[in-house]
Amino acid sequence: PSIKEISTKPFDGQKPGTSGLRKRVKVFQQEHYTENFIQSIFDSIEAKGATLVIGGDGRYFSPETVQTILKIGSANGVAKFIVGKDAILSTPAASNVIRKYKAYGGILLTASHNPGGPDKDFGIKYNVSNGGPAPENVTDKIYEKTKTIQSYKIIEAPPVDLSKIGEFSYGPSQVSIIDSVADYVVLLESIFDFPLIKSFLTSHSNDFRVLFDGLHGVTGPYAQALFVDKLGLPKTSVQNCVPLPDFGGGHPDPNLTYAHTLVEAVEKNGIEFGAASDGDGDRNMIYGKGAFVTPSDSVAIIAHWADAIPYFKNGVKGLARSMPTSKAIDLVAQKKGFEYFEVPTGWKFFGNLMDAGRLSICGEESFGTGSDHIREKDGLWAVVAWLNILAAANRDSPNKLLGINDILHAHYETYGRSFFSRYDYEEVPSTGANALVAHLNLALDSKSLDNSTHTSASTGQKFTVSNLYNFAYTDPIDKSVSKNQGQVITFDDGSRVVFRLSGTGSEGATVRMYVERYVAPEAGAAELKREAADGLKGLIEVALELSKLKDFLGVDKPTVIT
Ligand code: VG1
Ligand code: CO
Repeated sequence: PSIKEISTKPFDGQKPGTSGLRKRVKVFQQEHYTENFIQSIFDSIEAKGATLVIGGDGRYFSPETVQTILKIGSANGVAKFIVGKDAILSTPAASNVIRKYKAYGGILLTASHNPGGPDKDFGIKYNVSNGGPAPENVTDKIYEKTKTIQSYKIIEAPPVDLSKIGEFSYGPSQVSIIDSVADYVVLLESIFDFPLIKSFLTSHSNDFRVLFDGLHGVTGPYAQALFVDKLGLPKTSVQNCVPLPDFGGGHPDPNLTYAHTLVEAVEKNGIEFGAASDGDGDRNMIYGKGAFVTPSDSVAIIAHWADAIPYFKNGVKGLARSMPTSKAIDLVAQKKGFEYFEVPTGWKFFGNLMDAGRLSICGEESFGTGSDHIREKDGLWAVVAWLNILAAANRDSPNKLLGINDILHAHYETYGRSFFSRYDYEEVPSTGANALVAHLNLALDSKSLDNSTHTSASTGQKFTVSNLYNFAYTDPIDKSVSKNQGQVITFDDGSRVVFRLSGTGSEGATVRMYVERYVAPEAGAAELKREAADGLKGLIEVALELSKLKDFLGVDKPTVIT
């Protein structure tokens, strides 16, 4: 078919954020809007003759966008497209497919945990050949192209049937529609001790029950294959596992607020091990009856128990976390003598370290956990990692069944506990958010807060500011520099408060406040077992007072607390 050149004009605001371009569906539906962004991707990469993967979380507007990518990609010389059946490939599965089939890159249609549907969010994200999100030099280039684009190229071809697995030619290109799940299951089976997990779950079918909630995101078919087909769990151990374009009207974010279907079912039925994932399958929450694992603790615990996981049998190369994530994982690295890193928010910053063979396990406080088996965070990987750890712990504890809380408290008794919480102020006016940032920058420049002591009115705790800085990161591998990654206030007892603007929202500004306070093992069991909200009360009061956050944002309470 002939290649047509269609003239267009640039749109404002096509700047990829923490994880791709995310906007309301209606924005993407404007004439030329999606086409412009996709052409800008092709203008920024060398995809001629290359293989490209297309996948996503199956949200509303995905099938249409796959057709758009095929038309524009083919006109731009892509030799072969590997597409997940029905436009579905979870983010971790897509990362795996890119790596396994040595593709040049991939385009993922997802807005992750943001709600979907005609009035909700859509997103487009470009991943590079290592399977990870494009680094900033690539996304910057794409953004520059969107500002000057004058035309895009398409081939004229009938739409492709995305529901049939198989390979066929499409204009000058080849298209291969693949099973969305199979490669990913093979991958996880090569990582974890499935026989051990299966025998543990089988022998404890009454006192260690599992419930996974897909929140109607992309993970449903993957969870079905892993938990029911491979591990032999009953069908009732998965729920909300049919992917829906609008996620059933829900907010597919695995935290205590949004994953209420999981929380309710776990509490009602006293389920020992529950878990949920987000819309695109890269996040996870571990939650059993009376037991919640904060993501910062989760990654530290997985790192501590790495020996139990066959994939790490040759040792752990290094550990890492994003800056706002609690320092629990640092303590594991120190104790075990591993190298460890603190990178800016966003999974793309882990990729170089993994490629250089210096990083094995890492995580973010935002329910993101993963390893160098791929280059994205991986929700189901984390869930199976926990099952593997529990199975191993119980193999060594024949007389007492160990659950989530036993693993958690043993960890605190060894390493101490980093109480951690995040307050999100979603979709607040940008002016207020910018004023808050300016206020903190002023204190930073004038050193007005340095050495000042602040007393919590309710707990009487005193916190003295030891440092205030703007987090910047120099990548140890390629030396690229990322500035203004969040404002950090540290206190002389080791506590820490971080302020950051979200880079994944689709409207207004979202301010995040992260608080962390460390308690050493010597404090004793009662102190270590406190509720996080309780252990952090004084620090949160001081953080709000110091930042004058409520005044700037004009709100009293955060929208979400995790
Ligand atoms: C948020 C999280 C960040 C995560 C990102 C993408 O970014 O804080 O840790 O990497 O979402 O996750 P931000 O800029 O809004 O704070 V996902 O599951 O949306 O791909
Ligand atoms: Co996600």
